[in-house]
Amino acid sequence: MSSLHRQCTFILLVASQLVFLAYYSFGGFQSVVSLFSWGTDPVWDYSKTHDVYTNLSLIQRSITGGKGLPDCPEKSPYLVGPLAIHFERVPPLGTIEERNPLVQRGGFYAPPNCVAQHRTAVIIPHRNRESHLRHFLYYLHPFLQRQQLQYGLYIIHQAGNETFNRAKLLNVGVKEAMKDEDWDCLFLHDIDLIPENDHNTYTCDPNHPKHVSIAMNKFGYRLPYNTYFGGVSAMTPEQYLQMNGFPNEYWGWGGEDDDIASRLYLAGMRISRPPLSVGRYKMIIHQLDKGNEENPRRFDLLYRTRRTWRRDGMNSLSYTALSRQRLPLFTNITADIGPAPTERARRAGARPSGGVMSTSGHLLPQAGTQPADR
Ligand code: BGN
Repeated sequence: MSSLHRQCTFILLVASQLVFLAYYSFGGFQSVVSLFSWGTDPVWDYSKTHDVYTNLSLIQRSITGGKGLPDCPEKSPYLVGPLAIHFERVPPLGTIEERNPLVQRGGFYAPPNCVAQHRTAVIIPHRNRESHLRHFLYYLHPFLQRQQLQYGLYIIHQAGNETFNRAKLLNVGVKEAMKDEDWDCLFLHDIDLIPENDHNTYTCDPNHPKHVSIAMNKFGYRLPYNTYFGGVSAMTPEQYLQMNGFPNEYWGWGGEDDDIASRLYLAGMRISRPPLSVGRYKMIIHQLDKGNEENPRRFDLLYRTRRTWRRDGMNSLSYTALSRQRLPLFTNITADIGPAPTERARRAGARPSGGVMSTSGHLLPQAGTQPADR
């Protein structure tokens, strides 16, 4: 055998040994396969679901109390995967309270047996959806407790019956929630969406805003389009401020989520997402709400986002907090966010002199809504 030949054989032998060693140290076939398939979805069997209250009693029994608690592990040991979700019967508030004895007044919770590694505020815009609210509380409280998070639930109620403004209510919620606690993650959550898998952890991606409700039953468990950012999203307070929060000028249904997606790109970030098989949500079926009709201005507003995002958002937010109640299962904030421009104009037409009053009697218009801006 020539010396060149011998050298090649030796190199091949060493290389195959190294591959063999790597194979075992990475955990065998499964792991080697996963090395080449990162980015693919974990497989979940949604025909085998668990009750959403599974394992909660274990958490209650391990109360040690006092100081010296260990940090909660990176991955909670209580997670079960796919959850059984049904909307046939609306659970009474009393039942939900009984089943969540560790939730503190105001809808706050911290694990009793370890120090939470994440502090998440869940912010939910709301008006006239009492049955949805009860479903939401019934499912979200045990879901979040099993994830060993410190969390708080904020229901942000729009006062009056005028046109709904989801994005502005979310701005209000963020502002109000940050007065309570140094939350490190903000979950911006529609009330009619219930997560189907508790491995969908309600924590933030430190690098980018996260769109979480990527697979809803109403869209056949797929993203309806690439930049879709509606339903449930999560961002750190820093990411939220980097994009100047959300727009205040989308009154009625549609477009505000697309605006949010645009502004996060304009602010130099991009959308992060969990795997499709984890970011699954069931929507509570309902009609389009009265007072939340399609917003005919949304196309025009979206066209201008590039020009408006720096001045319309958290830095121009104006509202009046009418009440702040610490209820047993959530903090209820009612805010007067003023009327939509069309309602303002209608009222101005009916009034002989300029100024426009909101339902609570404060003077409008607000920053960023003057015709010259548009
Ligand atoms: C889109 C809406 C979103 C909504 C999704 C899903 C608009 C703006 C059109 C330029 N966007 O069409 O707001 O979340 O559908 O229903 O209407």
